Amino acid sequence: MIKKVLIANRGEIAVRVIRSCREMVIRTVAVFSEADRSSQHVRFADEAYFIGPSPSNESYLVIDKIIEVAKVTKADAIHPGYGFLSENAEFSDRCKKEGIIFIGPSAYAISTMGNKITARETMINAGVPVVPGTKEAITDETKAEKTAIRVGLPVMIKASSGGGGKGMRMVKDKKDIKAGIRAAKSEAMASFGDDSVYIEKYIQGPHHIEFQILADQHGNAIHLCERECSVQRRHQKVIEESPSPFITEELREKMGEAAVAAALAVNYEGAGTIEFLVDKDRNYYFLEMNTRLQVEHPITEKVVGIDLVREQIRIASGEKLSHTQADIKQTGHAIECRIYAEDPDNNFMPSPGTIIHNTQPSGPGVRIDGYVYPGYKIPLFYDPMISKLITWAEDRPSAIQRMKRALNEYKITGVKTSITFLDRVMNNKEFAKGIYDTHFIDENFDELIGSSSDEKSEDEDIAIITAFFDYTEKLSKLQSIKTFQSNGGISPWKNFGRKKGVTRM
Ligand code: MV4
Repeated sequence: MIKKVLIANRGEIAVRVIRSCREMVIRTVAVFSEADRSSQHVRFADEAYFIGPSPSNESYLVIDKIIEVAKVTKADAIHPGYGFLSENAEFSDRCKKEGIIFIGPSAYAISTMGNKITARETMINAGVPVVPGTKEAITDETKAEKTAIRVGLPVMIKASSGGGGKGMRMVKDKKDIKAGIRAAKSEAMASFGDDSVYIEKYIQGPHHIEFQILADQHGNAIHLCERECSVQRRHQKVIEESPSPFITEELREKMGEAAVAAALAVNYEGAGTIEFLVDKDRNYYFLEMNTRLQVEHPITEKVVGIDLVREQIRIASGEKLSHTQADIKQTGHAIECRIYAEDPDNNFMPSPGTIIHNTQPSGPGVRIDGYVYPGYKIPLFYDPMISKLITWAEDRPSAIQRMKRALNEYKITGVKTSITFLDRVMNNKEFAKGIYDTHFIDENFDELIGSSSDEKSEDEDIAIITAFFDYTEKLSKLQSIKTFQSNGGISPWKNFGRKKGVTRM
């Protein structure tokens, strides 16, 4: 039975995990760096411990410090969130050795899936479709050249220790294959300290579609359907939605089975995600497995109706899955927009600074997973994501309409944000039709990125006016409190209509 969880993370995901813990009557321990002293997760948790200077490699990435706090606070378990140590096999192992439950998979599953070549081999052996290419790391350039020609150019040369778009390069012409391999190997060695690379046929105009997995310690695994994550910029997901507007019910069933087979092949435990590339003819190929809870998990929660953090904790405490595959149904449609402190009209340059005003949308079908507040200084040391705005409605057009309404309500001043860019996507005709792939932003760059100054200035004007009224409202409240206190703390409403000098009831 898990009674206390240490959250080895910060920002919105730390707040998110604390929320589920609170509902489960589990006590929480936050850890924080110098820059996060006044961050929301510190205030939200039952206990909070300083773990070091702001840079991640001196705080959130220091295993010894995290373990030490877990021991001092007698935490039964550690939730790693995403990023930081969430896919660190050594950390998973260390928790095990220290007798602390790691809310996530084994070191074996993390390392097998973290190495893209062993991941491919494991998938091939499990009968999961992978992109045609080399099965092992390239050791013989001539042999690799023959493979590239066999599968057909162009090909992608990828680093085994890469992932998320890092350490990959495309080769279009036969004469460039050997040089491409050499260049990819030296880049991989420089970036990851591991020069093993492999070849895959390049999939033209792919969709990035991923399946949520839950697997327990008793050999059960289910999928919770898919998320379409093709609206990406430089391999950074920007907008995700579920269900995917591209796949059919038949394809959903086949990919779901493949995702479950992938999880079982590595004795997976916990929440994980199988990423696929899907081409225009709806052929699907295993891309990567993420052995952590993803940023975009809320759209699955909204459509399938399951709290994934709650399920992670239940699985980690040894319980069987709460649901069978037959229980999993998609209801309605959900969209997530990631709100970043960056300037979409200045090449998405990070826009650190202090939040002055923060009016968040609400109402039917609107969820915000965030952590900022007026006066909060967004630190430069970490990812500049402010929040995730999620809308759910009975169908896709309504979810888009609701997202437009929510984005319009969302007013943040003090830093520039990606809100105007996200609104442009929601108003894009191709997006509205659900006809887009991973080249969407590049193919619609002029419409989505250029700045129309009046659009910006109007938004800012509205935000400033809203802030002004907010300020005057607070001021008048303050004045009424002062009046209230000056007449002995009796509410003016109690006195209204009564004879003078009435004493306190
Ligand atoms: C690919 C691909 C096409 N063919 N591999 C790998 C990491 C992931 N984030 C993107 N990856 C891709 N791998 C083959 N064999 C297309 C992508 C891809 C992508 C590539 C370039 C630019 C943007 C992209 C967005 C999603 C997927």
